[in-house]
Amino acid sequence: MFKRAIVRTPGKSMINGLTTAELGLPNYENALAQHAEYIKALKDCGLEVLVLGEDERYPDSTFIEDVALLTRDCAIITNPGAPSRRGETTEIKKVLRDYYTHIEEIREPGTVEAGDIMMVGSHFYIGLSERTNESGAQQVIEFLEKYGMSGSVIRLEKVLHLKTGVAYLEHNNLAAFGEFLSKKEFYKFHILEIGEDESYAANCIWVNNRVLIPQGYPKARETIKSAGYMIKEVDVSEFRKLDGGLSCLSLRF
Ligand code: CIR
Repeated sequence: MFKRAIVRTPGKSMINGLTTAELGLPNYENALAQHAEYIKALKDCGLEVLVLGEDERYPDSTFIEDVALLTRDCAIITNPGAPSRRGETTEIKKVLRDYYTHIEEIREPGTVEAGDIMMVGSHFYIGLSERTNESGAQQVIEFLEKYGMSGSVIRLEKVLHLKTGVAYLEHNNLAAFGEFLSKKEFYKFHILEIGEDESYAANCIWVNNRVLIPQGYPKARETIKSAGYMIKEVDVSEFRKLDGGLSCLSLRF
């Protein structure tokens, strides 16, 4: 179960965020409203939510998931593979000192964005992507092992981050689409297949026995609901324009 979440309000500079989506520029006012609804959804799941102020220096800083991996025993500050996102880690490190005694940091030449890391109990799957490299992944594994946890790597083919395409929903259930349907590392899970036409909904999050899914993906909603979950839909369409999804918008711990 999670107790807390940390989010960061998007800044106006979000329109300069990195993207491959070709969905147009986000509308800032709509993004703020959607962000507020997202916070409310997390609170409805019983989380205490720390809301950090906007940081205009970093257009992608609302995607706070990428800058730290929070585990039961340690926090690992990442080193984002996207150069424009590197500075985001300084601020989060200060914030996490209030919550963690043990804080580790990924060092060059390692790069990691925690959107590439999926927690399954005390094991962590780490996607090797354009943002997370071998050195970064090995550093994460060493830190995990130091605290009695474990990690393994998964090579990504198409998606930006591992959790762009796959989400562990506890109870051995894995929502997945595309390249993740056939990864042998995931054969042991019960796969909830998300169709290509609704692939954005594979970025969903389990929060204390509910599953938050993006609004507007009815087939994915039914698939996940039929696995026995209470579903809460949240509209994050403005963040989709920047390749971001539900998981990217918070650190949950
Ligand atoms: C980026 O390209 O870094 C941001 N525009 C989107 C980050 C999305 N984060 C995630 O999937 N964990």
